[in-house]
Amino acid sequence: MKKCWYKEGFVYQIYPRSFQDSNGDGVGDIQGIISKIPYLSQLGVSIVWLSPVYRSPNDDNGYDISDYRDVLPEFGTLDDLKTLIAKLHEAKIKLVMDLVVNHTSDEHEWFKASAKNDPKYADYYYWQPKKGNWTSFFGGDAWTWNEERQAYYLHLFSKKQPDLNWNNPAVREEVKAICKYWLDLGVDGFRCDVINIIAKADGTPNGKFTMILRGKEHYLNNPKIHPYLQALNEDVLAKYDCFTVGETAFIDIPSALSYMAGEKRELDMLFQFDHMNADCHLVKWFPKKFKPLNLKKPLSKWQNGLQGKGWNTLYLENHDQPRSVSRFGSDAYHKASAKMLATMIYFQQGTPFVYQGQEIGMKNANFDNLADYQDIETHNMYKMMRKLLPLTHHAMMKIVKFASRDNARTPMQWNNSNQAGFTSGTPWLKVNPNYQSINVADNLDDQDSIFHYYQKIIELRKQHEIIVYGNYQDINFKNKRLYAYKREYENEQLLVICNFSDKNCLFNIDFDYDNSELLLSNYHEHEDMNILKAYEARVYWKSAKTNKTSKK
Ligand code: ISL
Ligand code: CA
Repeated sequence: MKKCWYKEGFVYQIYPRSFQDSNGDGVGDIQGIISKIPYLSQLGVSIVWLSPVYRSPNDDNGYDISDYRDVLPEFGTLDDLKTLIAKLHEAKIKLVMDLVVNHTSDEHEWFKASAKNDPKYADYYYWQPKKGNWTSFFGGDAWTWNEERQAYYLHLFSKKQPDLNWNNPAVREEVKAICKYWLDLGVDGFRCDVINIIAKADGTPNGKFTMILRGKEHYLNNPKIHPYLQALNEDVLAKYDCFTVGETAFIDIPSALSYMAGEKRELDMLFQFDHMNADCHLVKWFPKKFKPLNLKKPLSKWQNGLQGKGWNTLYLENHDQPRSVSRFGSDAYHKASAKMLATMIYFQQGTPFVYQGQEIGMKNANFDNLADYQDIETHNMYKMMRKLLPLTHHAMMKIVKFASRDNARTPMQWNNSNQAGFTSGTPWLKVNPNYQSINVADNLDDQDSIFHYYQKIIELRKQHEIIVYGNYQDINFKNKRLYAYKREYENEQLLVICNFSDKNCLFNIDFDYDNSELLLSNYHEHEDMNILKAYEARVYWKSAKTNKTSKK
C-alpha cells in the first residue's frame, strides 16, 4: 500500500457561512476563518476542506457558482483567500477546495450566453425542446423551461443550478483550467461535488419510473466518466502534489473501485453514503429507528471491500447531514456517546474527516418553526412531501427536525456569550439555544471534554501507523449493541470496542490484554475489565515490542 500525506492527515471541514463572522454582518467569512487557525492547530488537524467561497447568488449556499475564480464579497476577497492559504500553510495545514462542476449557477456567464444560443456556449448545458421526466435531488422536476432559448434545460439540483454538459470537450477544458488556477494559487486538492453524476447518457433519455431520482440510471457512474476524470488527472492534477476526494451519491463497492483501483488515476478517495442510511430508508427524508447494526454493517462492508484496493474516508457528519450525536448517540450520555462515536469511526482505515462543531458534540437545530430553516432542500421537500404523500404540517415538521441540512449549519458555538460568539450582529441562521452548555470555550477549559478527546485521537493517529494503515477485522459482528474490531500492522495489534447502548455490556473478546496498553477510553475507571459502561469505548494496543517478548 502506498503511503502518503493525505492518508495520514486529519481533515477538518469548514462551512464558511457558519464558522466565524469577523465583521458583524451575521455571515461567517474568510477573515473569521483566519482568526481561528490557532484553534485548528490546537485541535491538531492537518488539512482543511473549505466548502465553496466562490461568487454565487447563494440559491444553494455557494454550491451554485457564478464565477469559479473569484470570492463571494460576503466572504471577503481573493486576497483574503490568498492570505488564508498562506497562513494555513504556515501552520502546516493544507487546504482542499470544493470543486462544484456538475452544475454552475444560472447566473454564470456561460449559462447566460448559452441561453442566448451564443455558438461558443450553446452546448455547455443540456437543452432539449421537449420536457424530460428526470427528477431533482431537491424534489420536483429536473427539466425547466427557459424563455430566452425556448427550450428545457437540465438541473439535477435547484432550478438555479443548470447541469454542465461534460460530453462537450470545451466544458472539460474549462474544468481543467479552473483546477490549474487554484492549484497555482497553492491549494492542495479538491473535494469534488457529486462527481459520479457528471457524465450523462447521450441524448439524456427518459428514465424508468421510481420514487427517488427518476433518470438516475442514465447518469449514476456512467462509464463515460472514467476517461473524463483520467484526462483531468493526467493533464492537470498529476502535475501537483494534491489529492481528490469525490462525493459519490448512491455508490457501491465495485463502482467505487472503478474510480480508485484502475490503472489510471481518477479519484484518490471518495465519500460513500451507505452508513448515512442507518436511521432512514434510502434517503433521510424517510426516517426509521436507528439500530447500531445498521451502522456497523455498511461501515464494515466498506472497510473489507476497499482493503488493499482503495482508500476509505471516515466521516459521520458534513454540511448536508444531521448531527451524529443526535442520530446515533444519546442526549443523556452526550459526552460519552460523542466520544464513543469518534472512537468507533476514527480508528478504522481511511482518511478521517471531522465537520465543524462535531468536535464539541454540537446537536441538531431542533427549530419548531419552518421559517427558521433557510435551506432550499428543506423547503422543497416540505412542499413536495406535504403535497404528494400527503403529510400534515405536524408530521412534516417532525421529519424536517430530523433531516434538515440546517441541523449541521447552525453557527459554530464558540462560547456562551451572545450568539455563541459567532457574530456581533444577527446570524443568517439562528444559533442553537444549547450554546450555553455546548461551546468551544467550555470544551477548552475542561480536560475531559469532547474536544480534548478528539485532540487525543488526532495525536494518536500521528503516533501510530497502525491506526492509519493497519488491516481491519470485525469481531462479534452479530452483537447488536457492541461494535468491535481489530487492526493489525507489522506485528502490532489494536482492539477497538464500543458500546452503543445506555446499559452495561459484557464482552468476551480474545486479546492479549496482559501485554497491551489501554491507549484510549472515554471512561477513567474500569472496575470490571469485562464490562463496558453506557456508551463506553476502549482502544487496546499491543505493540510489536510486547509481541516479541510475549513470544519468548
Ligand atoms: O444533501 C443531500 C440530501 O439531503 C444530498 O442528496 C445532497 O444533495 C447530495 O449529496 C449532493 O450534495 C452536494 O451537492 C449539492 C449541494 O447542495 C450539497 O450541499 C453538496 O454537498 C449540489 O451542489
Ligand atoms: Ca461576515
